[in-house]
Amino acid sequence: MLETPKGLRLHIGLFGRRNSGKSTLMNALIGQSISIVSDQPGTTTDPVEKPFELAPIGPVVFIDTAGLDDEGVLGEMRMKKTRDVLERVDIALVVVGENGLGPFEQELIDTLRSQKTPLVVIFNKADLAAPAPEALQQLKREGVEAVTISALQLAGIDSVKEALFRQAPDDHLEEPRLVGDLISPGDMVLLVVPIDLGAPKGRLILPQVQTMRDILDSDAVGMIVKERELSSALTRLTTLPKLVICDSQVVLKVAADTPNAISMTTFSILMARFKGDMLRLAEGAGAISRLQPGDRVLIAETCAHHSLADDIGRVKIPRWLRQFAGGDLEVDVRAGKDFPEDLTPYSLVVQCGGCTATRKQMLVRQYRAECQGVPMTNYGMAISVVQGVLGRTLECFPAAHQAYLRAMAGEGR
Ligand SMILES: Nc1nc2c(ncn2[C@@H]2O[C@H](COP(=O)(O)OP(=O)(O)OP(=O)(O)O)[C@@H](O)[C@H]2O)c(=O)[nH]1
Ligand SMILES: [Mg+2]
Repeated sequence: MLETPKGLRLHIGLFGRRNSGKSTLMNALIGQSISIVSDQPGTTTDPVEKPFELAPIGPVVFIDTAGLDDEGVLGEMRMKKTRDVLERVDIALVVVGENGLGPFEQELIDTLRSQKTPLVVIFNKADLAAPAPEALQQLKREGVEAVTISALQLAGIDSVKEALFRQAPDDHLEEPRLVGDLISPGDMVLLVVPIDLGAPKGRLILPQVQTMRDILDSDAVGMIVKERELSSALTRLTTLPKLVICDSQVVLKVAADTPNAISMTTFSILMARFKGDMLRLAEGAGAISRLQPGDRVLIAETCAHHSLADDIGRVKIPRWLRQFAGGDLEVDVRAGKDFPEDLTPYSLVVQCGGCTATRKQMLVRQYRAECQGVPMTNYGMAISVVQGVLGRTLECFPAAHQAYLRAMAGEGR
């Protein structure tokens, strides 16, 4: 863990008035007593740095600082050090104590915003005083994210992590390849794209186009057919394709028509890795086999498209899941940015491929589900499970396949 060069770690600074609970919060985030805490204002003098592996962001450095309302000559020197830290962090946590958000914090927020440093306001000590509604409204108007916690009681620490994750600059999140790492130059890839009523007029959808682009970037050869032409295309080829990628809707037919010697997967499974944490989504898929009649399932879409009579997310997946569970399920559909804060009523979350979402948006959703102990998977994996072919479609991702099998057997990581 400590091998990541310091410059590449995301630097997260904790700022605020003395005694607001900065050190208590840092210790809570890390889960260790690193920074000294006391009820004496001015306990932290020099900045305290702690490298840490903050799932799911990765390597970070937390920097606890001296209160920015320090007094006297020494206080001035301490504040100078804190201001130096203020200039070099990637994200700032502005910690507000029981006295609430005042001109002091406002100045800090203004400075950070003028520097274009992402920030989160932490209303700490919620056990003593709730944040003023006007302060919350004002921050909302300014587009500043705020979280209410009690660092002492360890309440709300996951929400701080989630907010940090949202604010993390995108370049700190490594973007995996869509398909390029599964193929070598010269390999042939066969794409199977059904053209049904749900297909957009005159074009292909983004995951298909992105896959084609990645095949070209890999100096490989792409060929595209509808599911009906797959068998005859395969017999006409003199060398076998390295990989067959199909739309989830035709996965059963394509699995049957593709010889076992050829790897096959779906566009949505490629998207599970490209846009999310594939291992966790595969684990979430394992929970499908435990669904019981009467369970509640959340279907989450990131775009608000017009739904069709036989819509995949709203009609087909709920129908297949009910068949699989052997009885009725309570299915809620949420579209766009509407992703519930509280996922605990759900036995399963099934998220769409997220072609219009950023990787970070998807990871934040997964993180929320994980913190709340709710299994989450995506459309493609869920469809492969209910069609009985997830083992086949995960063949080229052995770690994900293992994660799925372990979760299905009810084993932890
Ligand atoms: N009730 C309550 N007390 C808290 C909370 N968080 C911190 N405290 C207490 O507030 C006091 C100050 O906490 P610190 O974490 O040392 O605050 P700090 O911002 O690091 O203070 P300086 O280092 O002096 O700037 C301690 O007595 C903590 O136990 C909280 O959520 N609720
Ligand atoms: Mg301190």
